[in-house]
Amino acid sequence: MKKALITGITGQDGSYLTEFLLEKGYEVHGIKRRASQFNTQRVDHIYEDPHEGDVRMILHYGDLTDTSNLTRLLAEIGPDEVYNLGAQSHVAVSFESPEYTADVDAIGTLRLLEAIRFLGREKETRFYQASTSELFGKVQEIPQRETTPFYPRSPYAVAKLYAYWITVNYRESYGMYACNGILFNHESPRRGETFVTRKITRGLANIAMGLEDCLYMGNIDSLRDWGHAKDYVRMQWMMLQQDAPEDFVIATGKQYSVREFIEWSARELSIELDFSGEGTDEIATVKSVDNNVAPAVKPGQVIMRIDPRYFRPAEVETLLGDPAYAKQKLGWEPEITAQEMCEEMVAEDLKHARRVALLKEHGLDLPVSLEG
Ligand code: NDP
Ligand code: GDR
Repeated sequence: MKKALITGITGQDGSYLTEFLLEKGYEVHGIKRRASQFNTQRVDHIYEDPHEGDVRMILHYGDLTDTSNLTRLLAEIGPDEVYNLGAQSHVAVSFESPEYTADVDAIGTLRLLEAIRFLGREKETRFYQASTSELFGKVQEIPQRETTPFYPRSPYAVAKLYAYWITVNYRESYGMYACNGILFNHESPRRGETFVTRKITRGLANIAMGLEDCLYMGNIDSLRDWGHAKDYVRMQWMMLQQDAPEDFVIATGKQYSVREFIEWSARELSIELDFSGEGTDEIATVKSVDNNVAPAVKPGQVIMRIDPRYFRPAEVETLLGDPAYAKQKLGWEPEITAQEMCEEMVAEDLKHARRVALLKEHGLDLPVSLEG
């Protein structure tokens, strides 16, 4: 039975990758951080009780800032594959916590690679690094491919640039099977609530049910190449099954604006929007609505405003990936479109919002935040 170790197992990708690897027959080990509250919601449905014996999914406490912990876990588990998905992954937050972001995202990657080397497991352990389209930042070429020059635009992206190159360096220096997946944005109903797609689907679902009044957004002109996390974790595994390690761009090759994503999400809730005004004065007003789907929304209601608080000190305005090499070399193609993904996300968030609204109606006034 193959063994995998996943850092970031409690995150969006970690949860989908765990499901995927369990299905493939792997024993899956994951590193979770100690927190003052439960933080394993995304993997609770696949967690196996160690008291019941014969478990194939095992969680360990740890942290990418803790060298001895990482080294011990690698020695004890002896994984065939390491997926380094753990990161302070929020671009805007990285401007607030640049040093911590560098410690986790850049040096954390080095710690893992160095632990594999220190333990003499260079030939036994294959290593996947969660690299990112943010490396392209201020884009030098459209679309972006494996050979496009990098120009990072945030402390997050600069930290990930170090992680990218240290992965390449350990491959070239020590003959390690180590590779980078340069993944463009990928989302799902399990996406963190403060990333733009989930903020929109969750916010609009809450507005539809009268739990919130208005969505406050940053730069809605921003263009992204959005895929579904389920498609992208499949590719992470494929990258580690080749004869020789290589780096790949993973994207859909299609690009949309944040404004378009707002329009699609609203439409899923039977709300037609009218965008007016410019810059920080831009608003979205309800043109028409089906109150069977969105009972709390009224025509003429302003449900989106711009709040400059969400602007970033340096923005990545446009990202569009070219997945041709992944297609040619690995036969990988995304199966879920951005619109289908949006539909799934809105449906899930609406289900939650309806539940909270129902509880509220019966005097059980739970904070929306508790309902994810
Ligand atoms: P999430 O933010 O959902 O998950 C990040 C994971 O990293 C969580 O499990 C988190 O733990 C963990 N983590 C954070 N800090 C530490 C730390 N100090 N030590 C150990 N673990 C830590 O990210 P995604 O699942 O979306 O992304 C996975 C990886 O892919 C990340 O590295 C991200 O930067 C990268 N990436 C993501 C893309 C995307 O569009 N989703 C695109 C390209 C790259 P906890 O749950 O406790 O917070
Ligand atoms: P990104 O994702 O920065 O691309 O990083 P995010 O969803 O945070 O932002 C996408 C774009 O939307 C704009 N935007 C807003 N973003 C947020 N979060 N909140 C807002 O209110 C808002 N309004 C507009 C942003 O300015 C940006 O242009 C994600 C992360 O998953 C990284 O870890 C990963 O490496 C990259 O995707 C690829």
